[in-house]
Amino acid sequence: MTRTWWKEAVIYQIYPRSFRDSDGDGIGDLKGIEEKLDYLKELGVDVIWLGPVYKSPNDDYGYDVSDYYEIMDEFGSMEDWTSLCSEIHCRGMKIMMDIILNHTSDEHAWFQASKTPGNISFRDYYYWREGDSEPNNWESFFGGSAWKYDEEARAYYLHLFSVKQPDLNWSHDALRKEMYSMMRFWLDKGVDAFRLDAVNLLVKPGEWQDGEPAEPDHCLAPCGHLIANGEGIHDIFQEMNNEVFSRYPMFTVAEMAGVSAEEGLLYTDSARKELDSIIYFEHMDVDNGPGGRWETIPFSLQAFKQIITRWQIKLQGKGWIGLYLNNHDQPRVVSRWGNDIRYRVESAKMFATCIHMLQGSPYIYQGEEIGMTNIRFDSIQDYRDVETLNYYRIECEIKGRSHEEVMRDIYLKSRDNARTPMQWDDSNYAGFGTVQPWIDVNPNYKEVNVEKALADPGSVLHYYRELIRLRKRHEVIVYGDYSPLLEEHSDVFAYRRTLNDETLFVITNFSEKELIVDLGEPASEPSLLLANYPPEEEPLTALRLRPFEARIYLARNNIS
Ligand code: TEU
Repeated sequence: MTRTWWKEAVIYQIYPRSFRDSDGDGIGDLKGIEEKLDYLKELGVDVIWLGPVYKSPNDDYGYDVSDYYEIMDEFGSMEDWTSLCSEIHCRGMKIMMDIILNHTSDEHAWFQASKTPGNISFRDYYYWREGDSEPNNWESFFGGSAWKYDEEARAYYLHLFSVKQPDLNWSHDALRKEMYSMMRFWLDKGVDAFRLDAVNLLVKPGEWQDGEPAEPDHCLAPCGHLIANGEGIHDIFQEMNNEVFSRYPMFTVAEMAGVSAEEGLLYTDSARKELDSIIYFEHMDVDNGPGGRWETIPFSLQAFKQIITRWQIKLQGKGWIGLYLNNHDQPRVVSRWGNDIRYRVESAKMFATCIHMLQGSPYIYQGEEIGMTNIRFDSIQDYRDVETLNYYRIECEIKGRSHEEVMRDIYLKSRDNARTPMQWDDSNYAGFGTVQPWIDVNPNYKEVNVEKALADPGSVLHYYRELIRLRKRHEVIVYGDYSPLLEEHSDVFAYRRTLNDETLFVITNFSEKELIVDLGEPASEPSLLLANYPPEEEPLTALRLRPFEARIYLARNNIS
């Protein structure tokens, strides 16, 4: 397998709005991020992924870009960005920018120009359809129709996300050229990596046929499978690679919902020269009911393990993935599949172990490293996310469901669970800033915060540092082959990684039960590298696992 710096890297995701407010306006900013770079360096991460910082009216908090060449006012200036970029580089870290290619804001100059029916230069930048009714039955990911009528344009436009995020038309040559030069602009400024937002949606089917109301691919809106991975999408990535990526010493990670491992391999197979790695959704969708992500069904470890194993084996030696259980779109995993009260620390460490030891590049989402948890606001007024607010409105006001019932769904799945301010210390507003933040702080900040975690050697934070250190020390963690162990076990996820004469054993208990498991006899005595409970001396044939216990062993097989 080809060895590269980004395969060895650990990536830390910052949601800038909620990381650190340096200027007292209640909103996180670039200077605030700069203040915390030493913390990130000490954590040991290699790459900092900045959520979108471009000019934006913030309907979807930066994922609706109105100018790709300017910084959002609340976050600071281009000088602040340049300073942040060089401070990141000074510390030997790299910077990844979130690039939004599928849509812009409706306030972008291109969209405004495209409204004029006769504007030949810009009309085709978006999907405008004239007529008396919506062109088809597609629904937006954020609820409601994916089409909106515009009086001035005298036509409907397509928006797969919010009404303020019109989809761009990637079959239009001029638009593609614009986007490639925008990407080069940022790379020329010193950016080292791109996270490409929702990019398997770039190609829309030529015919605008209706979607089936009940589609099996329930991780997507009812038009999802018609759109995801559309015909011709690989040509676009090959062109993008040729025009942009191949010209810089950079790496790409593509965020793609509704992608199978087979498709994931096509996107990331290095021989095909498209994308370097992918963030897929399949494992995060295991608790989606038939009605979609808001309908939560119990977590099935077996289903989860099958998905992870399928991806690990399919891409081995050819493609690459981003490893994650948390991000700004997902509820906090400690609350979702762990126990955020009795076993908060144990389960946070267990999930981290499970993810960091797989093949791929691990992503840490801000606050994950201190075991931050979900939020429960009583009133919908306290929520900020467009998807959550649309869901509440549609379910309560249109479908007539009760407030209590809808809030239960929101407590489980709202994206705001992950977007509350970063908890730095136990002072007012958790040290995020000096005034009331744009979204409330989680009330557990006196217990869960960075300052406390730094002072406690048994904290989740110190455990993350250890995991990262192990990765730098043992190549088997990055490059070793994966094979599953105890595949039929319903509570334990265990696997082996092998490289040359080294074998790594990873054992994680996803339950609150005490269990005894038999991993079989390894070739030689393994040594315990890390565990989230005080070490116990037992053979691998009879391991006693406590609630959410995680262990990592290394064995050396002497070949001579
Ligand atoms: O998310 C893309 C995506 O697939 C979403 O539908 C995701 O599944 C959803 O947010 C889960 O509820 C990206 C960004 O990560 C997200 O924050 C943006 O809102 C979205 O694109 C539009 O840019």
